[in-house]
Amino acid sequence: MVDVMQEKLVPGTPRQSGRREGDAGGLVAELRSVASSLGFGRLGIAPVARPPHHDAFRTWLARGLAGPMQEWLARHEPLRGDPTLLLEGAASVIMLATDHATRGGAAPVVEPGQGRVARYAWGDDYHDLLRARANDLGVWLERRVPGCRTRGVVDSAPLAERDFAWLAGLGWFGKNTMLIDPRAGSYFFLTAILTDVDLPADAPLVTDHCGTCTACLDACPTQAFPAPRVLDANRCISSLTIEHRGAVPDDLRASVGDWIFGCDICQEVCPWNRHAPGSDEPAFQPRQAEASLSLADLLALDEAGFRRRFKGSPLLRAKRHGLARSAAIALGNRPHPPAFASLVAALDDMEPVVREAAVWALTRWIVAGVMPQEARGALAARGHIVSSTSAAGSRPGPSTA
Ligand code: B12
Ligand code: SF4
Ligand code: SF4
Repeated sequence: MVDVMQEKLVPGTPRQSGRREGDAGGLVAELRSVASSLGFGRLGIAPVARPPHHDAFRTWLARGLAGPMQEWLARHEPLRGDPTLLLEGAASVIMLATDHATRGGAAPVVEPGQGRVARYAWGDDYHDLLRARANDLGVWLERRVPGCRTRGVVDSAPLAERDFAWLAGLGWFGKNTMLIDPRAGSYFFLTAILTDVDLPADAPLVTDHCGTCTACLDACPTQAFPAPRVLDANRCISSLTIEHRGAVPDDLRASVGDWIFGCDICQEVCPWNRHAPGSDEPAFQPRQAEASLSLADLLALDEAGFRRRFKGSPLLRAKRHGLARSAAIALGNRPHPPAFASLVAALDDMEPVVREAAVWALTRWIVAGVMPQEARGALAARGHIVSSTSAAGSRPGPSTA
């Protein structure tokens, strides 16, 4: 293990160690070429080390900022601090970036009655695609350097992917915590390959290209950044719509807007994404209408229908009740009369979290004066009495756009 905070990193200089030296015969050039032919956009190499921001990660956990991932991330914290526990004898981490924004940086238009999905989830599940490519690259390396070992990681092991990508020179840490490439913005996935081959490390990008900009911090609708480069996952829409299974906290519902899976706001406002390269990767193209999904259709799905509709998609992760809950909240924030019947049907959903979100949404319709008699009637039929004062005093009114 190398402590990179102590070691001075010199670009392209192999570190001295007793491990398998890997650059004889232009191995890195070949590696780049094979990675590119497999569809990876950029490649950088980091030394295996304690992640340079591991203490910041521990502090983040200790402050309870990991939200629904708290228990999982805390349990694996020791492994994350020492990548050799993931691959014995690991000497290098090959970090790969894959652009995924199929329509560049511009925010898509989402019509009333539709829900907004983060770009990364428009196509097929990236884990499957990138894991297969990482395996192919690992197999190639094992053939090229006989006897060496590799382990591919795409969110599949406790590895500080952004830290190693930063070390590998693939970007700098934006104030929105995204790793940003000055040439390509932040709409990319990371993949890692741990190996016991000792490859020459690239130089980290030490310049902070954010400067005095605070656009992402200002634009976050749930104020999820207690400080630059620190994200509170308890408040982040991405975490609330993807990982969180229970009711969305009352004080955050209005700010979730029409996002139903993930959130891209702190990237959409980033000037470095204005010219984000579009991806023509077939697997990342919107599968059906994923960029904006019909909220009524989502509420109508039963378990089997949900699994059929989203087989192979990242949206499967939210589970049917998570997605239906988010659809109801989006309709509460942006009432849409044609979706009224679906929202009423959701009052009888088998999952309490969906029923509760539907009650909240229809109460918002009453506040906004959208089908108030009908909404009041549907709620009263199920024992929910909404007086004018309790509805009006509950929270700020929704947008009726
Ligand atoms: C947990 C997780 C989440 C959580 C928490 C995100 C977060 N910012 O911490 C939630 C569910 C909210 C989330 C959301 C998203 N995620 Co996510 N997520 C992860 C995961 C699994 C772990 C990240 C983690 O450990 N976070 C804890 C923080 C503390 O660690 P960190 O992100 O590494 O951040 C470091 C820096 O902040 C650093 N640091 C650098 N400078 C400074 C300065 C100071 C002062 C401090 C204090 C710290 C600091 O310290 C931290 C510790 O290493 C990674 C995959 C992986 N294994 O790494 C993907 C990953 C980070 N996610 C990714 C993506 C795409 C997203 C979303 C864009 C999806 C979406 N559109 O909804 C959003 C983006 C939200 C955002 N602004 O970050 C990509 C990011 C690619 C990139 N270009 O950076 C990753 C790498 C997955 C992948 N394989 O591609 N995610
Ligand atoms: S993803 Fe959305 S909610 Fe999360 S920090 Fe960025 S802007 Fe805020
Ligand atoms: S919006 Fe501004 S502050 Fe935020 S990450 Fe981009 S450049 Fe940095």
